[in-house]
Amino acid sequence: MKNKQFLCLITLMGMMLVACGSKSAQTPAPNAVERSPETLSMLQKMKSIAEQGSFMFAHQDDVAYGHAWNGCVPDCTDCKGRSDTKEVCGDYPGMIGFDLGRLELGHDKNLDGVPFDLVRREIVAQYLRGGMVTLSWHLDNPLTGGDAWDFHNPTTVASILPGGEKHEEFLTRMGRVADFLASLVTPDGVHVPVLFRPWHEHTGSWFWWGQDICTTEQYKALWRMTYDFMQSRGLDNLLWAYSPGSEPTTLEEYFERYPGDDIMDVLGFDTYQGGNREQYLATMRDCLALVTEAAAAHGKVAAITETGYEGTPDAAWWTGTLRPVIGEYKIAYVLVWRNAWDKTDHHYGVYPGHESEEDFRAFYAMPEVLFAGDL
Ligand code: BMA
Repeated sequence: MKNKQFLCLITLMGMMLVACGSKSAQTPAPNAVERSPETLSMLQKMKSIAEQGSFMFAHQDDVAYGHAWNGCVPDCTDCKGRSDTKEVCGDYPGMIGFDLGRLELGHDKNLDGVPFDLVRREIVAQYLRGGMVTLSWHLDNPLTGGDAWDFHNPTTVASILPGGEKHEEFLTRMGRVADFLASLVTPDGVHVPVLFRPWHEHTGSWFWWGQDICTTEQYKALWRMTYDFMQSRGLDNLLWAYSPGSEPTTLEEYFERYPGDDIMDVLGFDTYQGGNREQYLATMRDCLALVTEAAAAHGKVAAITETGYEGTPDAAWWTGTLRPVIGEYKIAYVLVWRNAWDKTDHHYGVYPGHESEEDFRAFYAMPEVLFAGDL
């Protein structure tokens, strides 16, 4: 717990601003769904966090499994509530990410073997402890049946847009996602707000919705179709994030495939550290400058929607690289990718016994780095 009262005050002031703010700017488009007070409050909280110079620590799949445990198997009786982050610093991340890939197929587990019942349970738990949730979607290729990385057929996006041979089927698939999003409800009946981040890293060409695999117009239409569909289902608990990779170097490039201010709430970017620290620092600085400028110009919230250093082979990475490079940039959160339980070297967070454990505790102790207990 840190600066908790301050945050509450800021959030309250922000909510009052939203409530009294210019009605015309808030006027919904025809058929638009009014977002719930909880959803608007989540957005306002993210804005406040960024404006006051703090940011949330976020971790993908934090409570589903960790480096040395797997909460996704039925016999893991002591796994409920486990978190590598909490085991190191005593608190859960301010934001937790989950992935919806294969929910659209009606599967009961996602592409990494995480049961959607567990995802639902943990989304509600994270909300009840005061934290936030973001959802990515590594969905299989709807035309070829391959995975999200099957980008070889350039007609894939066209095939699911209106008029395409897979359009109707894709509506059914989106329907399954909508049903799941609608099922995120607390025991008291509150519809839990989430930040949805589909169609990510589209400025690269490794997913079937990537830069060289579809046209600008098709990509924008993909977003519009997704957004309109969720609107038509009456979902009032969604915020939306735009998260290209590190490819754009100008605002023009950043917004080249941007579907519009009426859809988006968060503007982010994904980039990872490879071997070269200097290169990572330079890329991060460029992306942070770009994204915070973009967010300020469009009245949106900036964030680092994915980052990390696989294996984190640097004992001082958290306070020596990540924290300094964020500097004074105003972002709501920084998300590091998952700690896979079944791939020894595939981890981006921390866990007990990791060489950066001590440094992570120093990162946690920084008053501006927010965890669930700080929100
Ligand atoms: C990637 C890797 C994969 C995983 C995918 C979706 O970056 O972590 O192992 O399947 O994300 O979570």
